[in-house]
Amino acid sequence: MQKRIITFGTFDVFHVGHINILERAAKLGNYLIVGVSTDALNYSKKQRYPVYSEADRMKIISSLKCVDQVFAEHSLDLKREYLIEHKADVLVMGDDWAGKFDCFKDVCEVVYLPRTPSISTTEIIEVVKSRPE
Ligand code: C2G
Repeated sequence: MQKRIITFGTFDVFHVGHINILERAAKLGNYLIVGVSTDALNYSKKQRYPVYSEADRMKIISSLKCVDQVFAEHSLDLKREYLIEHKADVLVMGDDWAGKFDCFKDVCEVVYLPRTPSISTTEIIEVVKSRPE
């Protein structure tokens, strides 16, 4: 039987923390669906656009062996609709989101996986910026 896993993220400046969570999420089932947040959603949340465009971020995620399907996440408020539309059995997120999606436990199982320590897109941007010419 198919067990459908869904996860969401920006996945900007793709790094090992991203692949770790996607690989671990994929192992919880046999079909992994990833909602990639749009540039507009990021701008509305953080007042800045991601470094990589949504088209590039979606292309990178689609190319991964562990990923079966990718779609654009246009709004944080549509999570319930996305879970239903994609027939998700399990929602997986990093534990920086712990507890935040428990309200969807009536739709599917909700699992938070530990984040990979010491790496983030923000930190990579800071390191690159602070490098001497
Ligand atoms: N992540 C991780 N370890 C890191 C960095 C990120 O496990 N060192 C995980 C996050 O916990 C998240 C996923 O990678 O589950 C994507 O992270 P982000 O791109 O930062 O996603 P975010 O901006 O939190 O967007 O609807 C929810 C949003 O779309 C989530």
